[in-house]
Amino acid sequence: MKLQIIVTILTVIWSRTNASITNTKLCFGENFRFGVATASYQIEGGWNVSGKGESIWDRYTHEHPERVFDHNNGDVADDSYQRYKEDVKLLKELGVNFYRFSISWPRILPTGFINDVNKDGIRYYNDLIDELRRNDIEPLVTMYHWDLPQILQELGGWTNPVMADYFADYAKVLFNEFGDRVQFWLTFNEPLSFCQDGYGGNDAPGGQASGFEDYMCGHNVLRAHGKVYTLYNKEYRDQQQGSVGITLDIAWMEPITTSQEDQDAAETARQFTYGWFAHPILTDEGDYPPIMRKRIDENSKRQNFARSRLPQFTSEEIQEIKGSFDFLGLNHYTTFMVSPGDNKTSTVPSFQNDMGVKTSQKAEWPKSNSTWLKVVPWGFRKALNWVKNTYNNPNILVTENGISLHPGLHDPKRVNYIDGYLRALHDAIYKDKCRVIGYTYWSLLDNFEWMRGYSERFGLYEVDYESPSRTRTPRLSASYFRAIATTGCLPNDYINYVEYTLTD
Ligand code: GBH
Repeated sequence: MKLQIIVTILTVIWSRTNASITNTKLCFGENFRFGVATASYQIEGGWNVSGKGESIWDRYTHEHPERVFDHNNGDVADDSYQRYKEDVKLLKELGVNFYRFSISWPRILPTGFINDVNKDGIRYYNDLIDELRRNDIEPLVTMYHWDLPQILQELGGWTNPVMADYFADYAKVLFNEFGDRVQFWLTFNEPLSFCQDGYGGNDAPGGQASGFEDYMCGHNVLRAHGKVYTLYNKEYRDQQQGSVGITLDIAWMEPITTSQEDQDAAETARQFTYGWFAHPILTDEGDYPPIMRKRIDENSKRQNFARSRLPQFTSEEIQEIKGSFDFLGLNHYTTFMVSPGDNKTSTVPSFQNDMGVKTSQKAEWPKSNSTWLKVVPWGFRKALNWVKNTYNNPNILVTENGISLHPGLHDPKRVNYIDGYLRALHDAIYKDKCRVIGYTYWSLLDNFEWMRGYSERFGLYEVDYESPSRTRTPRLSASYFRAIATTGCLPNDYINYVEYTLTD
């Protein structure tokens, strides 16, 4: 008996030592969660069925097919409106703890307003949520992943201050209908993306008024977020006991050299891209980052505007927005090198000119199938540490991380990407003490990749867009991710990681 115990202890010690000498198996804690994500317009299809209203992405892709890389749209997409049960089967097969999906506002409220609640829309998400719960998969719901009701766009969309109230009305319907079974809510997905690319660039609605509309959009999104958080606290928290957060996209901004100028430029870039939304919500003082206020105020003055192009919050708004999170959702894909922009102060108002930096990526970084996405796992660790140090170590849920590749089932590069980024995440949690509660891979399956159509594939499952049934087939990465989700550990027997392995 005794001998047996000693032998067991020795074996454990031996195997531990041995493991650390050879290939250590990295494991995440018991409470760490793994999930995968999608978004309504990118997967659902059924764009005009069962009472759904038109969204800005329906309108934009129909009116401007030439602007989308493959001239395609999300009319059918992955047909998940019909096939959500298949999706849940895949989730079950993956063994994930949770599924992040988004609700289509115009499917719930075809007119955008609560005067007309679409029963079929409510039924669809009820069915999806119930199917998930039957399979022990936690729903994580994004209220807004870019598919604004077209009618509201006609009122100016997110540039109109009234949107904050209309968004809160919509959120109220969601809490009422689904809050008994949904414990995790995200108000917005990536305001930086949809304000900058949508109102200051080429994404729907195609505002192309950078330096004006993007700031108005950000302003009203922050106000809307604050209102929804207050609403949850006042009317739902006691009973529903859920958590409400927001998802921000954080690409790591690394100074191109160690010079002070480059370090300052990188910090300015961080404050303009994530501080824009994080500073008002996550800091003790609230409001926009001082550097953003300063630069945009100064540029506006120099450009002879009567007032700053960056709107002002009232002190009540600052108070309401400050601290309006239970956790921070963080999307991270890649890294940029940053240096100061050319010193000529541009007379042209724009977000880029206000930020005043140059960004680039290194030629030697492994490529994906998206021009902007290079494989740089160490940037993930740095980004997490920056958030920890800048915002007092908030609870973070990684709500997206992933890579696009060419179609095909054999995707060792995706396996490598996930492995590299999860190792960086492991270091951030266990060496640096960042508080990260879970990891979400983007995406469960290939989907409509916005302006890139179906040309960029992020899925663990491949979708056959030639087949009417949109057949889903697991890639190598699906079985790899399953091994992680079901054991909490990175398997060592999948692939030779040499290429992207992190160095401390
Ligand atoms: C995420 O955004 C989105 O949340 C998700 O819907 C999307 O499917 C996923 O990325 C993959 O793309 O074309 O050079 O102008 C990630 C942040 C911000 C990255 C906008 C791409 C456009 C770069 N995205 N950016 S470019």
